[in-house]
Amino acid sequence: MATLAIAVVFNGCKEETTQPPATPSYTVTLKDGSIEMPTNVKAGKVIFNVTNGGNQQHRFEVERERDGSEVETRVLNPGETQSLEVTVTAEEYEFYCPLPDHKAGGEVVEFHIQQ
Ligand SMILES: [Cu+2]
Repeated sequence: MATLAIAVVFNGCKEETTQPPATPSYTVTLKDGSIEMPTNVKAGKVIFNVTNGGNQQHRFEVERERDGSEVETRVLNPGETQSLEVTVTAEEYEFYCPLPDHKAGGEVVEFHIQQ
């Protein structure tokens, strides 16, 4: 039903470009000792669909390196998923599991968000 409603709106105003693009989403898989995620993340509002694919509890934290501002999921049990909506800027970020010793054990990914 939602699809039908959107189609009607588009047909009624083809010249307008007010419809915002869908928020890009990225799949993140937390493992025991590593994090699997794409590194081609673009600046703006994004959604990280975070799944704990390990056998231990994990958590996913997005931290901007310049000022340490951060957003994180709750503690996820094995198999649990949480979607995290974050607005990121084009600069250095660190993505890691903040549970004790997990980051030191390899659960960290660092890269520069693309413009
Ligand atoms: Cu962890």
